[in-house]
Amino acid sequence: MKIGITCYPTYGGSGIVATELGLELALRGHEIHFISYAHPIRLPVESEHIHFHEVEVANYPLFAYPPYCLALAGRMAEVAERYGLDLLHVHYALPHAVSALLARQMLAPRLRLPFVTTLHGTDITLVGQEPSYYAITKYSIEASDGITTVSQYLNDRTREVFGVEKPMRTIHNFVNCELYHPRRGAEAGLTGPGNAGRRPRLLHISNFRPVKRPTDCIRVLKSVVERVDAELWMVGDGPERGPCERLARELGVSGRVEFCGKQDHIERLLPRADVLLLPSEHEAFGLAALEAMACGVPPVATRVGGVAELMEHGVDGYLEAVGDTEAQAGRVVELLSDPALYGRVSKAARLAAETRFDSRRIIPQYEQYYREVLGNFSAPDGV
Ligand code: GMT
Repeated sequence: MKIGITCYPTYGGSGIVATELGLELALRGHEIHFISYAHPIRLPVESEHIHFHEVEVANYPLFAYPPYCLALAGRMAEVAERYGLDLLHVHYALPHAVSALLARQMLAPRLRLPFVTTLHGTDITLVGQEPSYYAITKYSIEASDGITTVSQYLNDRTREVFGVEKPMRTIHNFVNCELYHPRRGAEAGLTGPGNAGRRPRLLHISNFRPVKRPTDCIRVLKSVVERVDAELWMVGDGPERGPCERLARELGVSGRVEFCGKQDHIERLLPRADVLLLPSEHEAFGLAALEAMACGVPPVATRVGGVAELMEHGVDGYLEAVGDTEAQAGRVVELLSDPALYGRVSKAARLAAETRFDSRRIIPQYEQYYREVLGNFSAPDGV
């Protein structure tokens, strides 16, 4: 198939899933055309069957806000026509589904251009509920030819919040378990030689938005180091980074926290950590937790949204209440002070990633869904 993919090209879960999906589809022989305002960060330039089309947003003094949504729609229609795209797959409803809807209408009835919208989380739980965006979010979701959600939780929320009656397919996020894997052989595990001479290491990866509650990681670290030795790597950047640095100084743990900034190769960092912290307020799925599990790194997360769909509390990770940093720290201490328990949870985490979320299991679900959408599509009359 020839598939156009649109996503946010920056450091964010939806853009990462879209990029990885495009790469996996290209490996399976599909022709993939990314259409966005910048090159997606995890997209290697040299990949076969992958093309990138930049959207240029011309500005004019009259525009208080350059109309990206329109420039994107125009580029989608142009790329679709020029390369004979079979469909568009847009990630994150706003504004991508609106642009795809316009592109489809622009080409009809001469050309068919069905589009699939994948909902990722904050497009439904936060942004889409803003009064100025609610109606257009609902409209563009309902006008999509196919709708997928990254968890059953998000599927249910979309129905509740927007009253969407069309069928929506849940296709869970995925991880490439060949790329994301634990340290090998003797280096593996909490007490392996790979860990000799270093402190146990906690890791947090996010965009440091308030919804991720990264300051909770600092509180968890403070509580953990009262009982066991540990350090914390904070990977990513965003508005809560400054507050995290200040809190670390206030709590006297700044010497144990490394702010690593944005990182491209998470698969190289994860195996060098022992526990992943994901203390989010909302999480439609929790991709960072899945990537950690694939690397055999147990997550200590919050019991929110779709996170419980990917991990089983006490088996392959831990789920505690939002803001209960004492309980989260307690789980970290349990793991770090009991190598046998750590080994069991770490192995179970890897197994869950392999058996339920490996890309080889999930990508065919998208391919099947595309076939269904193409089969059911009847071109609009352009009105
Ligand atoms: O977490 C964010 O703010 C980024 C956001 C996005 O859309 O870029 O992430 C969402 O999509 C990820 C990939 O599907 C999910 O793993 C995250 O759970 C989801 N974030 C939230 O629901 C807060």
